[in-house]
Amino acid sequence: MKIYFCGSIRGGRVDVHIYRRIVKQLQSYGCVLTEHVSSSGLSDKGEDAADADKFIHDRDVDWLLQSDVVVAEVTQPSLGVGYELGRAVDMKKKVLCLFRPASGRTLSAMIRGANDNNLFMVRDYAEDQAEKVLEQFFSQLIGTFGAQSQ
Ligand code: 6IA
Repeated sequence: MKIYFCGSIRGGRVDVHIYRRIVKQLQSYGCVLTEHVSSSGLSDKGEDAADADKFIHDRDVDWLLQSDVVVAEVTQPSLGVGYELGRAVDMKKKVLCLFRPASGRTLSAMIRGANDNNLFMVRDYAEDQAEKVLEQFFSQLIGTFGAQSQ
């Protein structure tokens, strides 16, 4: 299974330790195409040459197309994550968005309101429940995949 993970980069890196935790768990279900999003070596700065950005955009959209499922940590607002989620909806990908209410933030209505409890799911969670929420989601998903391939 190919998994596309979304998390804030230029939107701010405060949650990178949580991204790392999520990516580690995701790697037990399949290949995480965007593992670098959880790298503590990646700052919110860095080069912003238009050429490099075009390469990143085109490669990421290509990975999104290839993916079987998209998982996004949406607590730290990020234009890039919002864009990826909009593209994923258009591609009819299965999407799980994870949000931590304990952050004190209110999730965008365009993400919360997209929840249909089927293709696009939004789940509130506490940091120490990250693995459990993923386990629940993937055990259902793997069940569906198995049924489809029979
Ligand atoms: O707007 P943001 O930067 O917060 O968008 C983050 C989202 O866009 C992530 O989920 C990534 O999949 C994607 N993305 C944004 N920037 C990059 C990137 N390099 N490399 C890969 N994916 C990216 C930016 C490097 C730069 C900060 C040095």
